[in-house]
Amino acid sequence: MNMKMTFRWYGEKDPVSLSHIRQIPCMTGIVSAVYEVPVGEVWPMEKIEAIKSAAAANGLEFEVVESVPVHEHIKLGTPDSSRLIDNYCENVRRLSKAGVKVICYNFMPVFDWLRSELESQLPDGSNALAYRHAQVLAMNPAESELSLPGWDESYTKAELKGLLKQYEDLSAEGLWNNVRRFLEAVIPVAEESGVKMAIHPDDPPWPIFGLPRIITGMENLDRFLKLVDSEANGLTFCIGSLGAGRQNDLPKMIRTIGGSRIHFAHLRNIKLSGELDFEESAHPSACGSLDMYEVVKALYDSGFDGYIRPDHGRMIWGEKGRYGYGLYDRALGAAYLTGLWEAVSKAGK
Ligand code: DNO
Repeated sequence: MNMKMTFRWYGEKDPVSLSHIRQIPCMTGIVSAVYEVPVGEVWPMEKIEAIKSAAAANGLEFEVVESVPVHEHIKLGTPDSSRLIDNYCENVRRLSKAGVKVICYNFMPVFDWLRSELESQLPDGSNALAYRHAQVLAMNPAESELSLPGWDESYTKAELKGLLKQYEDLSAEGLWNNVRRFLEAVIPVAEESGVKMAIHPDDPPWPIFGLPRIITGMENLDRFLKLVDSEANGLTFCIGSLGAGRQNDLPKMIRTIGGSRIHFAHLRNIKLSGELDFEESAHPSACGSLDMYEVVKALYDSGFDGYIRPDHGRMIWGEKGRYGYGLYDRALGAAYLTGLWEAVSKAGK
């Protein structure tokens, strides 16, 4: 039983190169996606194959996609969602043909992960992302200039406003209904194709801007996994996201859910600074509020044999790049996590 250590790569435009990623000790593969195709459309096979060959040329695998984004109309359940779900299924088939084993996605309305500060200064001279609820309450989502890696930026301001308006009529139960429809169509295709679907929890795990968020804690994860009770319907266990919710006891959740439904783990640390406030920190337990050892041990004990990636890093040593996705601090995180896994697995024998 083992895990595979992976690293997120944003494609040819990523300032972090594959030749650098391969030098991180014990790195087995990249986590990436086709970025140039509009959300909802089918990914050309040659673009998928191009990522695979670029990775292979650097001795890396490409077995995890993050993300195949879910079109807003699927989340809203509008009439064209059937066509969009068919396209999604076709992407699952195509990715499986290229050797992809896990697909990460999320079901957060309009905005993916959210932070209020992109360069929060830390005492050691580095900077990190932070979420302060009072600042978020003061933001106007339709006007904000904020942009985070992974967000779909293809909407004009007017389209964004229209979209937010459409969501006014969608309750959390409506969103549950639409995620169920999505799973009922996609999971059988994933099963046939040998692909595991791994939903990413909502980050932060509470509603923002009046939009519902449902992938937030143990009770809802349990409800989600039961919507379609199949191993192909699993989770990306992102501890920085779930861990921002103080009620979430991460090691206990991992043990309750079990390794067979967790296909991908995003491991990073955060420092909780207020009821709904947190800063991102370096990965080690001593640097934040989460006990990384207990998380890794729970994964190991529950038979997890999926993919792990270090998650957001601080910007250190003067590095500039995509917020959360520089090379240096994530590489330190990967080395730390590899060490934790070795310690836990040797002690477990
Ligand atoms: C943020 C990421 C998320 C994640 C998506 C998955 O850093 O973890 O953007 O990729 O929510 O669809």
